[in-house]
Amino acid sequence: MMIDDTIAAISTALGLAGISIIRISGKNAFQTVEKILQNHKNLSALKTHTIHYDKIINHKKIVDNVLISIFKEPHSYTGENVVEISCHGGSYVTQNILKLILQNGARLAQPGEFTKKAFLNGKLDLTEAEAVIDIISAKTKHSHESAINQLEGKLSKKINEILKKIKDVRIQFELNIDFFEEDIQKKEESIILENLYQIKSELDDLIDKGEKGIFLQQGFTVAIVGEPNAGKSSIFNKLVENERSIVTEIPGTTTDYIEEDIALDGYLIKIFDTAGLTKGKTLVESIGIERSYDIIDKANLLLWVHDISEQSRTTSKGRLNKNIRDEIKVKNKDLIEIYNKIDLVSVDKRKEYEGKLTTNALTGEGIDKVKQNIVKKIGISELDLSAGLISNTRQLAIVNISRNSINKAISSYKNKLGYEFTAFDLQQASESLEEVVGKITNEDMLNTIFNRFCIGK
Ligand SMILES: Nc1nc2c(ncn2[C@@H]2O[C@H](COP(=O)(O)OP(=O)(O)OP(=O)(O)O)[C@@H](O)[C@H]2O)c(=O)[nH]1
Ligand SMILES: [Mg+2]
Repeated sequence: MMIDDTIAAISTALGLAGISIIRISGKNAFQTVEKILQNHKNLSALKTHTIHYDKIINHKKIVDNVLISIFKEPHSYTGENVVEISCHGGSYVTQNILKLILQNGARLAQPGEFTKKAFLNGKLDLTEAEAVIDIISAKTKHSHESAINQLEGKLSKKINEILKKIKDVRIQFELNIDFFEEDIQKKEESIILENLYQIKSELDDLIDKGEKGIFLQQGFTVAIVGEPNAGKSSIFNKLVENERSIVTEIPGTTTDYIEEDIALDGYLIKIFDTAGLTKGKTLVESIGIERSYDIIDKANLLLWVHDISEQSRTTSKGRLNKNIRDEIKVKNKDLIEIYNKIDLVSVDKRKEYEGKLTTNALTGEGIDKVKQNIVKKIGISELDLSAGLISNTRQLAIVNISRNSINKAISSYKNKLGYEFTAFDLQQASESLEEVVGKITNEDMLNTIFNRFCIGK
């Protein structure tokens, strides 16, 4: 990518709309737009952050009446000269104006290229740039809130604080080597170790909470599992408030899994209905059951549905249930057990289920409690949200590498492996953290990040 290029793209969604916005950024943004305006022939003479009425002209014909917003470098989103043309909505007019701009010296922007320029020009650091896409794709209150916090630099601030602490330890450490008196050296050594453990515990904390931060952006995956006919699809439909999944009295109705997104208490939940776990009789059933196990593997939480009706008690289901449960327990998954079809249990037998989560999926009785339990399992408090949270697997992976380096530094220091080993480990730890905020980057990494964006952002 040429940082000097002038780029252009439609920044609003295409389709029928009141207005559309075309954004142009780069050294020649003003000159490019001037060429197609009827009246304003010297945009750089105008004050920054002003809006001007004009007409777009093509071969002396009026294409549209527009408003031109002017942002002069460095006071713009990208840090470069930027023009935003607000034209009438609708794809024909908008595409035509974009075409004219491209004919007059700009090139079409790649996805996320405006934000990439903002990053390269130091307007945003990498976590803040990533927050931009998270804000655009936020589906729920909490994913939005955590993205806004990241855009405000909460995560960067935390990372920079840790970076400073690593640097301080390095300085202390280097000074300590010069001490010849053993007493002073011993004392200094214990302080250095204490500081290293402090850094490690801050990284631990970031990583522990990071998993939850990722849930906020990418959603918390919940799979409804259990035996055939237990009422999984009925519960799924109640949770997604839509008759999305087919329900019949025939065991084995659901053969392939079904996924829906819902918001619970401001959290994004990806909820899966799956095929009943049993020994598949047909090929289709067996493949469906295999897929259920795949979903179980990737789920953050399982809702295990039991059919507790009298009729189901008389079958051999109990034993089968236990076998499958043992199998899932091995996977060490977080589990909420749901006792369904409570309406088919006689009044005196209901006592057995006191204190358990019982439902009647036909009426929706107990579904609210299921929702509350799911939210409880996510376990992110309001307090955590305002702190700097890791929000994607890229950040989590790099912070993990940094923690490994700190662990190595602790052990090389404790074992007196030599100055250069510990210094090297500390250097590695810093470099990883610098990668999180983008002080150290490479083109591949940037492309992976910015390719997630839409064109025009
Ligand atoms: N009385 C009663 N019937 C229920 C309840 N929940 C589900 N059913 C009935 O049980 C049968 C099976 O329900 P489904 O929701 O299809 O069960 P499933 O677990 O998805 O079944 P498979 O997809 O075959 O594994 C249907 O006839 C439902 O109407 C309940 O709480 N009470
Ligand atoms: Mg089903």
